[in-house]
Amino acid sequence: MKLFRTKKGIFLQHDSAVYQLEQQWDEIVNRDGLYNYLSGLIKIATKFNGGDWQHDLLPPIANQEVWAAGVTYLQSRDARVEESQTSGGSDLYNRVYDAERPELFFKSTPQRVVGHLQEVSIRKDSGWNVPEPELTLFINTDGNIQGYTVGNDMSSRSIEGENALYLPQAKTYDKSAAIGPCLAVMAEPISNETIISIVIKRNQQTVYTDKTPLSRMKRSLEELAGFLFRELTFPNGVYLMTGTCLVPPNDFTLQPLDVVEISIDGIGTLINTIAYNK
Ligand code: DO4
Ligand code: MG
Repeated sequence: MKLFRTKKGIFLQHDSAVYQLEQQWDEIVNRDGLYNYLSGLIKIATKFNGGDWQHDLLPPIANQEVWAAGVTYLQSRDARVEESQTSGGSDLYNRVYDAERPELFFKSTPQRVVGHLQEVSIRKDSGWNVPEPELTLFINTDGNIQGYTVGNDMSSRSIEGENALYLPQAKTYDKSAAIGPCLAVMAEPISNETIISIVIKRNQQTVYTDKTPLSRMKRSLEELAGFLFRELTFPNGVYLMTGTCLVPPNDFTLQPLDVVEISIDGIGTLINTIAYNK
């Protein structure tokens, strides 16, 4: 089942039925057994028949931070090794790919996050910018994965490649994180065969497309969540982007008005247009 945040409130979609929920976002999502809780709500809730509820979608987030894992796929490691050759940072990426401890970094406060059909930004001081399509976990206060969304970890490869210590500037700026369109809550953990795909369009033409199964990820989702929760508490739960496998060729950089479409089986498609921040 899928939870949507909209300007009209919170909606739960299950099969072809839609229900409007009265509770606040944090209260709904931050619990163990979220799937069973929502199944129970459906039994007592009345179906929504009030028209176009999906029109004004907001990102599926209220008071959650967004964190991200990096270099969880071979393709990401190889791209970073290449981009940081002249800065001398290549070895860092080889080491972190093989290390027991994963790379985890702070990505965004909720206020800086955008949702489906909203604009994501590229930095004006960066000449090489890419989207990063990532399965994104919702993890509750107790550290248990309760749901999934589609994430875009917008990144400046020129800033990151200049010096690995610039990572926070390459990754964290206004509208650099997109999640949505919904929080998918599943009866079973997401399958390793799940496909993540991306299409980037410029003037309605596809300029880059690729896809990967989740099984190419080197680490398990529980392992990433476990490290995140080692010495951090999240009173409202947290989102964790799990790293990218899909890296456009080195001569590709995003331009304003490009449209990025990221799809993950069983969750949906997150579409964002590229812009500079005002
Ligand atoms: O180490 C740099 C960031 C890696 C990342 O964001 C990714 O692999 O997805
Ligand atoms: Mg990433």
